Amino acid sequence: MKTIITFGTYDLLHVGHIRLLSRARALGDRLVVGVSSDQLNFSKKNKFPEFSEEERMEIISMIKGVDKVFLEESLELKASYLKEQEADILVMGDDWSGKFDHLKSICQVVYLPRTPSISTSAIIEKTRS
Ligand code: C2G
Repeated sequence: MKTIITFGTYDLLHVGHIRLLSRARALGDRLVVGVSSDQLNFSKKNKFPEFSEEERMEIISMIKGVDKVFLEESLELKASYLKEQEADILVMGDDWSGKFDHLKSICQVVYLPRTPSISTSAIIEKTRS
């Protein structure tokens, strides 16, 4: 049984998020997803997501292939999350390339290419204009 773990905000869910989850799931037997908390987003981006952490977790938990969802409260806790969830592979989009290489002593770390031309911020820009 190979456990895959991935992390994200998944605000205004779009096809880029879905493809990443689907490709991550295909690397193993079980997919665990850490959804970034509202507070973590605020500390990184100085703004809160459009959808609350409860809403974002509810949405992700209903996606086919997602076996477990938990709240990611700090980037610094990555190592503990990987151990707690008994992850075999950490999967992240390649916008995070190299950023989690220090976790390679705990599990395999794989960066997958992002889907081009779509992002939550582009959706927000487009709907505002
Ligand atoms: N993604 C993608 N293609 C896009 C947009 C996003 O493959 N066009 C991927 C990202 O690379 C990431 C996942 O979808 O792996 C979730 O994206 P975000 O919600 O933007 O996640 P982020 O805020 O970067 O999460 O611990 C890390 C954090 O939780 C960061």
